[in-house]
Amino acid sequence: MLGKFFHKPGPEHSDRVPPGQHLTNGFPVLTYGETPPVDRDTWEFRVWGLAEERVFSWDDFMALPQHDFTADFHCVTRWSKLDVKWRGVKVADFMALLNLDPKAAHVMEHCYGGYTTNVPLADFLREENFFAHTLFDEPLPPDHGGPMRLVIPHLYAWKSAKWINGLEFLEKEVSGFWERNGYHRRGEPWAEERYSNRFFGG
Ligand SMILES: Nc1nc2c(c(=O)[nH]1)N[C@H]1C(S)=C(S)[C@@H](COP(=O)(O)O)O[C@H]1N2
Ligand SMILES: [Mo]
Repeated sequence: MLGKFFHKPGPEHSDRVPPGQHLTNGFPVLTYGETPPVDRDTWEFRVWGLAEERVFSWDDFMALPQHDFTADFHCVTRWSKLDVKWRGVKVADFMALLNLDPKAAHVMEHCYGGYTTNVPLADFLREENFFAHTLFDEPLPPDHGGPMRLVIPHLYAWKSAKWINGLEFLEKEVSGFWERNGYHRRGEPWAEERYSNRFFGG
C-alpha cells in the first residue's frame, strides 16, 4: 500500500520510470541532518584539488548563461518525480571557466553543512547537468538545497548535492558520505545501482 502520494507508473510513463521506483506528485525533502542556513550575499563556491584553485561568488554564477531545465528525479529510496522544472547554469558553462589538470578523473561535491558525494568526472561533465537556483519558477527553497544545488539527472538524486559550495577534483575515486555508508559508488537508476559494501579512499 503506497498511499495517495505514490503510485505505480501508468503505461504512458513506464519507459521513464526506472525499475523499482514509484511516482510521486509531491516533492519529498530528503536530507541527512538539518537544512543549513545559506545566504546568497556571503555564498562562496570553491574549486580545488586537480584544478587551479578559484573562489566564485553568487554574482559570478549569475553572470553565466541562465537556462531552463526539465528533468526527472529519482531517489534511491524508491520515489521518482517526473518533469521537475528548474533554472540555473549548465555545468559545462561553469567548467569552461576552470583550468583543470588532465589527471583529474573524479569529483567530490562539497556542501554547506558538510555533506559530500562523489562522481566520476565523465558523469559530472554530462551535457544535461546543471546548478539550479530556481524550482518551478520560485527561488529554490532552502529544504530543496537553496540557494544553489547541483542536479545530475542521469544518476540517483543523492549525487545531486544540495547547498553545494565546492568541487574537489581528484585523480582517484574517494567515497562521499552515502558512498561510505553503503550506497553504490555510481548510482545509475536504470541499472538499479542502489547499494554496495565497498568504499574508496579510507
Ligand atoms: N547537501 C545535501 N545534499 C543532498 C542530500 C543531503 O542530505 N544533503 N540528500 C540527497 C538525497 S538522498 C536526495 S534524494 C536529494 C533529495 O533532494 P530534495 O530534498 O530536493 O528532494 O538530495 C540529495 N542531496
Ligand atoms: Mo535520496
